[in-house]
Amino acid sequence: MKNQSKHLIIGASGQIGSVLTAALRHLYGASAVVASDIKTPTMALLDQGPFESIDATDFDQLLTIVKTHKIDTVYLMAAMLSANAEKRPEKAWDLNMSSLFHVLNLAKLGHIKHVFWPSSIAVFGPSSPKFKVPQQTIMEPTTVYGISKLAGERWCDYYHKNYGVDVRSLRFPGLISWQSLPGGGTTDYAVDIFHKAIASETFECFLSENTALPMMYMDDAIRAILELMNANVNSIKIRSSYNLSAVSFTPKELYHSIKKFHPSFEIRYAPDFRQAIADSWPDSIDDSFAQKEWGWRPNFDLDALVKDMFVHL
Ligand code: AKB
Repeated sequence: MKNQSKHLIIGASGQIGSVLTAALRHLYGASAVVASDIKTPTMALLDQGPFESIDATDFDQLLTIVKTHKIDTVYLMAAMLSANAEKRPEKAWDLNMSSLFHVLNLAKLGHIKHVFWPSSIAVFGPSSPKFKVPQQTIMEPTTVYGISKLAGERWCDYYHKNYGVDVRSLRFPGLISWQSLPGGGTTDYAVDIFHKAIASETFECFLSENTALPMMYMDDAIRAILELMNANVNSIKIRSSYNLSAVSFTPKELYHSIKKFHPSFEIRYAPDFRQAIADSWPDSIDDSFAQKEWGWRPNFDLDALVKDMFVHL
């Protein structure tokens, strides 16, 4: 990314968007990074730099903001996540797909130069391999969110091949952060559990104890976005979305790691509808393409991320 680039984050109040906004402002300066969201921003977000109220499903609003601020790079972080999307399938499809089309079309029409769009491990389904799922494999997602992410990936690849759009994407696992809370996902338990441990309350986990899922610490996720966006264009061979991996654990393993810091912490398991979503996803991911093509390496394993969460929370 060039130093004079102007960045727009759509969904800047969300779990990734808020941390990404702060990281980009730290790197490029507050005035080079415009935060935007449909939600009312926190005072912290407002104080840090420019903010625009935006409905990501409205192309004209997006175009006006891009032109007003002379934006060249858009990070489209607005989406409805897996658990919420099952409750409102059509709304989720509309938000997740129309926002992506608008941003890809802004690039196709030459209003912006670069796009980052997050995909997810939700693109995989029950017929995909469970362990170390490869970059290319059977993909039959059974959730609305997963279907929207898989369709989105195909459109990203299409816009790159047919219109030369520089769109880059990562298939994120569940993300664990102290700076922000997730909302409406199946991996949210892995953040909520820390807040219960600190409040000395028993944690009721909505997944069963042995449900392994791919996860990642937010520091690694933000670094992955920055490294991908700054990678040489010739090294980015995959324009759908890259598999990305850091760590894989079950609720029971996370609980035991947290117990090292809070020995009296208690957990109870009460699986709900999110169990079926988690069961449809892989346990672990093979991210060798990301490693080979743009040098991806995670820094945080389970114990390191648990320790860092307690340092900051
Ligand atoms: C979710 O749980 O829906 C997300 C994801 C894995 O994409 N965190």
